[in-house]
Amino acid sequence: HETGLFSDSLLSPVPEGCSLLEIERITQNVLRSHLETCQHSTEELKRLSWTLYTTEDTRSFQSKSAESMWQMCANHLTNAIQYVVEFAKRISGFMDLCQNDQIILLKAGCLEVLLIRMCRAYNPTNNTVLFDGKFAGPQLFKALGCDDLVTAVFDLGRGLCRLQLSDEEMALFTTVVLLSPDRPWLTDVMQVQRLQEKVYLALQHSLHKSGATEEKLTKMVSKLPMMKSICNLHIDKLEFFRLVHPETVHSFPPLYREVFG
Ligand code: CLR
Repeated sequence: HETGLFSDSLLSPVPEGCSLLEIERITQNVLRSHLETCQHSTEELKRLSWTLYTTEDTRSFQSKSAESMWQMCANHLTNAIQYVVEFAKRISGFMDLCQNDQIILLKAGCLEVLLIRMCRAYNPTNNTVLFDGKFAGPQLFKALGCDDLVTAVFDLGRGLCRLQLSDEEMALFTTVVLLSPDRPWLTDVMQVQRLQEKVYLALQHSLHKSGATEEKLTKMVSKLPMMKSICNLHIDKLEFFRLVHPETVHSFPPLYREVFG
């Protein structure tokens, strides 16, 4: 290959000055960080996928108040965000960014990372996702009053699942998303861009190694607009909910309010 990226020599440089050795190091670091912080192992999820909410359970969730259902979802999302923060901290290069940029990248990207991670906890055979220890269908979240948002989340889960991402691909993809240099108010755009480029090369390399087609990467990237619109929809829904129930939003976890408020 012209770039040398796919040659057998470990030290062949690519134009960007990123050797295969460095790409391999990045891949290992990112994969380890992902596995250490992904909340549920693949085996655990496989085992749990048998535990579904009954129709009765689902009905009792549906008859909860919007406030208590929002509170519950906000708590679960916040818990999951804490793992994403830990993931970012373990990515070499991320901690070299100034604190301002670390915060900007995490605030802007953590929900997108979660949405990608969600496909591990999503079961396409019955359209359910892990929620509070069992698998739940979209109708369970009716009390939130956000059917369009919930449907969009489940549709994305299905779409991402179809790509059959390995943990390595997921780890690299979430890192590329996290290191988006186009987030507003970044101090050192170039530093983020250089980091992202390396991880993107590592993702391309990983796909190439496993014999995946260029189309897989195209399909992954094509999910980004959908993720962005889900994030915006979530902000809109929260804003509206806050208008009606300001005191409930006030009791949401501080991290949740900091990221989305
Ligand atoms: C995503 C992958 C994480 C673990 C995790 C925690 C919370 C889950 C989330 C996953 C998937 C989406 C989820 C969320 C809690 C509520 C939310 C089920 C599995 C649903 C779609 C409702 C969102 C409603 C908003 C209005 C808050 O590793």
